[in-house]
Amino acid sequence: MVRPARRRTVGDELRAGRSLGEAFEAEFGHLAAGPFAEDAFPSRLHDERVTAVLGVALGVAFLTCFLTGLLSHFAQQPLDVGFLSMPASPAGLYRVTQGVHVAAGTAAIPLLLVKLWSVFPKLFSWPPVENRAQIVERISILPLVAGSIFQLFSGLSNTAHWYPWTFSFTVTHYWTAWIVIGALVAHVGAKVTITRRALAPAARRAPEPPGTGLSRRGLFAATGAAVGAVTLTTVGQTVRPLKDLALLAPRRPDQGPQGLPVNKSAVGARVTDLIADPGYTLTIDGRVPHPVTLTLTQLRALPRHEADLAIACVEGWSAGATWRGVRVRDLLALAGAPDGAEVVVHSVQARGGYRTSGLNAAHARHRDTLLALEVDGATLHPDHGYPVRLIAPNRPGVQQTKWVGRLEVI
Ligand SMILES: Nc1nc2c(c(=O)[nH]1)N[C@H]1C(S)=C(S)[C@@H](COP(=O)(O)O)O[C@H]1N2
Ligand SMILES: [Mo]
Repeated sequence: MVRPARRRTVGDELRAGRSLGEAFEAEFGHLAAGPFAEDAFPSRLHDERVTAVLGVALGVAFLTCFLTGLLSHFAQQPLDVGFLSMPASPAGLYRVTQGVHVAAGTAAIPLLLVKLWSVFPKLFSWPPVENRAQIVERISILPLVAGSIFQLFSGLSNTAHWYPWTFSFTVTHYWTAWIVIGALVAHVGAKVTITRRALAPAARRAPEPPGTGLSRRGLFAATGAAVGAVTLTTVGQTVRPLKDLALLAPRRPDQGPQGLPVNKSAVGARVTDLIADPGYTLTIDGRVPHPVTLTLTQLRALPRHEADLAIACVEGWSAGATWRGVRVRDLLALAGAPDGAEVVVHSVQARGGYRTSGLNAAHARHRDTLLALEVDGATLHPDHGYPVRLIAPNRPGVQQTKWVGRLEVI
């Protein structure tokens, strides 16, 4: 009687000096059917060049999101953070960078979906790894894919005010960005050779891959159309001329009291009684020689200035308006605050986020940094911060504190 020979294991093969790929083939080769079969993914578009082109587009979108996101992160630090502090001009810079951040992230959603589809069969490639270096490369895909999906999903749901989680969006989105960008750098390093080859002029001139169905060119056109569609139907939230196309945008820049959107209403912030109080005052105190408290009548009697400034929410919408009010620097001078003072602006709102904001030295002394009493020629609506709100150039909407009751010099 003949005993069947024991099947050789991966270990046996490796000891016999075979490569990892060959060793896998020897032990598990019989599994190379079903999802691992050569023809399990018949589309001709699971193709190197498709993946490379989408990869470059996605890389550009991610890098754009990362850089504009870093800028937004530092702009949201309340006070001076050295050379990373947000300057007060150009006034519209943040409006542009944050508009680009959200638009690039939105455009990346269809790009990522098509890219993941193009490489999906690789999960079932046979043998699963060819050599040891590839094990590391394959494992590094996990944080890249998971992190990318998380960033795009959490960003999108933030713009829609939908928070199906309990962690802090800003903190998590910021730190995950570092994970994704780190994994992306490693990924680009691993793929640079194959990408170069796939993008070389010779590859561009090469005929379409054999087979029927959608062509490469057709796939690029369809993906481009999807990117164009999501961009055109959302970017109107910040680009006024396109506002009527902004069907998918959570906010319209011209809808809300006084033709401006509102994130937190006076009712939502529970300030209606406080702001209707005839005894409402504004205090300028902290590290000043003579703290001042002004009644509304006194505040309204001070010289007013006008500035055209936008509310540019981190969520990607923005809206410009003409604001009139008292310069913060004039108020600081009343209390004798020193040059270069930094200020914490406090709302009378007692609960909720965004009740305070910081003015770094550049913002505090800028001529257009106002405690606004009016917008577009009318007294502020309660939802826009009546009786008085902060409005300053080049900063995120979260820093434009409404219902201001105190300027604290620090
Ligand atoms: N006190 C207070 N100020 C606030 C907020 C808030 O919730 N409370 N929200 C901020 C955010 S996130 C934005 S985008 C702007 C929006 O200003 P608007 O409602 O006048 O458009 O107000 C900012 N000021
Ligand atoms: Mo905001």
